[in-house]
Amino acid sequence: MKDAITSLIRNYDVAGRYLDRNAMDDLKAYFESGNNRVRVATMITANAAAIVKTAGTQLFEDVPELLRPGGNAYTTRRYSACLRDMDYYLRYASYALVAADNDVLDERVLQGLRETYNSLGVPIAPTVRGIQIMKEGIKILAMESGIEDTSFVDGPFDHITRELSETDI
Ligand SMILES: CCC1=C(C)/C(=C/C2=NC(=C\c3[nH]c(/C=C4\NC(=O)[C@H](C)[C@H]4CC)c(C)c3CCC(=O)O)/C(CCC(=O)O)=C2C)NC1=O
Repeated sequence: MKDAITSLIRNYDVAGRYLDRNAMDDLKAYFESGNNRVRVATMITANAAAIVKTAGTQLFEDVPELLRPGGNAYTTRRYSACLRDMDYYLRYASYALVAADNDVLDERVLQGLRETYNSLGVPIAPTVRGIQIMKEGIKILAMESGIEDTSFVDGPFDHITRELSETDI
């Protein structure tokens, strides 16, 4: 599992090079955004249950067929599995936000996931929609707490979206 710093050091070590201007700029950007990354992760931790619940409600309002007979989230077992998946995405996204690196998502969440989803008939498009709804909710919380540039929040959520859908968003 990597974070922004170990990734950077690994790249320079492989090339046998001292950290140069570009490396210093990357490090500076990492440390400058670090405080806000921790603030957002703290917000996610404190509001995780509510974020998942609200995003789930929104998703099922947008795509009501999911909950109807024949829908993939029909029956309480599958409904719970769906919300549990959203909770996984949120928790791992909070790790990736702090690490400023998506490696933890590749390693712990995304490996084999598309195949699992395909074999169980879990539809990707609404899953991605649920992930994006959570992202937008967190960005609003971040803005309300005074963080002006919330673009760093996009990274992990868009990474999961891209990897799951394997299409550009
Ligand atoms: C930590 C990494 C990790 C992830 C990501 C993960 C996902 C994951 N989601 C699953 C199922 C599932 N996932 C969903 C999700 C949904 N259905 C919908 O209609 C919605 C669009 C969506 C919610 C947004 C559902 C309903 C199932 C159960 C499908 C079934 O058993 O028929 C399964 C199959 C095994 C199981 O049911 O537990 C896995 C492995 N497991 C993991 O360990």
